[in-house]
Amino acid sequence: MHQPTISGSSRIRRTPYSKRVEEAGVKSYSVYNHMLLPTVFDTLENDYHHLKTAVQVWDVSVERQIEIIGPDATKILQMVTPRDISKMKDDQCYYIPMVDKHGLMINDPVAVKLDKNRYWISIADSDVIYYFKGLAEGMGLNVNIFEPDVNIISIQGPKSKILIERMFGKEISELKFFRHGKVFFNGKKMIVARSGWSHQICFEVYVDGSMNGQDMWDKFFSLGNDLDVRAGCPNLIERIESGLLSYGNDVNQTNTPYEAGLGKFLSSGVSEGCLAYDILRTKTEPQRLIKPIEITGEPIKPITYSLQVLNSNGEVVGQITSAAWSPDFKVNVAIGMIDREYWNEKNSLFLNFTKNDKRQIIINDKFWS
Ligand code: THG
Repeated sequence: MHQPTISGSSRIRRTPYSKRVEEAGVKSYSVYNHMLLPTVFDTLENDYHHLKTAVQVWDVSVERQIEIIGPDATKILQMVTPRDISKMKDDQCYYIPMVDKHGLMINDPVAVKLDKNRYWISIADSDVIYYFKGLAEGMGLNVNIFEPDVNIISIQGPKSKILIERMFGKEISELKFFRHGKVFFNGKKMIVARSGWSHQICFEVYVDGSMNGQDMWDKFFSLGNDLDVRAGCPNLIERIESGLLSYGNDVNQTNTPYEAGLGKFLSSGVSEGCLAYDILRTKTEPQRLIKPIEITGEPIKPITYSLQVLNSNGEVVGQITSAAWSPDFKVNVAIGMIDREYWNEKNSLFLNFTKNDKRQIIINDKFWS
């Protein structure tokens, strides 16, 4: 059948690296924060094997920054997250559930503390800049909120430490998890963090200024020539194996952080100052939860949409929202949201791919342990 394409427009933003990404042979894109996000270069499986053995350079410009600066910066940030940010250090990043006043998730960003009164909120796919601006206006907060011209390059894979050391030196390559350091590139001060959307060793360079983008990209490739460095992108298989959530797919604005499995970031309780303080404290025992799931049988084609999970009576008891064949685990791995009563079910959960392809699914907590 004829495959339509999506017409370009400046609403679908290109990135400072798009030219290089296309020269590297990107096969498909998604759109995230109104911007192009590469999803496959060679094949999903070849990209996966390369990610787990070598080093890749990812254009994750779509992880847009919202800068919040001013005397009330910490206050507004605490309003939108139940995670305690009061002890965050000036060189620290936190993965934070972001919620509305009902305690429902509106994003799951990485908060980067740059200074006492200055943060970058590195957002997932939803337009929360308007939420921040509205909150600041409505509450009369003394902050300035805007999207800076920052475009992240992520260096990913077991050899990323070697590549980042060649580029920025030992101190940066030895950063601790979710800490950041300062580097100079093209005479500009930039941030590099030990973070990224995989469970491989990874770093994120917050490239400041679009005009510096291609230079940064090219330098990583020239320094990594002997390491088999390739252009890559977030890999569906690897991120399911790792249990990394995709906001808008696996969780959305109907879910609490507890349902999303992010209760582990709230071990000290819901922080005072969060607008959902009262309501979230009543929701710590979720009635449904994100789970690692195995889909039995033959290798499946990747799933990036919602499929109902059924019990033995054919009743809907959850959804699967991401799934793919895992070459390393040698099973189909999936992420799904399952109703509480079925968390311990052994033999009675199913999916209907097609009329003639019914599969049993198994909750397998070992995947993410
Ligand atoms: N890096 C940066 N910005 C981002 C992402 C990123 N913005 C969009 C998106 N990714 C936000 N979502 C996530 C989801 C998971 C993680 C980071 C961002 C993550 N989680 C670790 C895990 O689950 O194993 C745990 C983090 C922790 O322990 O604090 O890394 O990737 N800049």
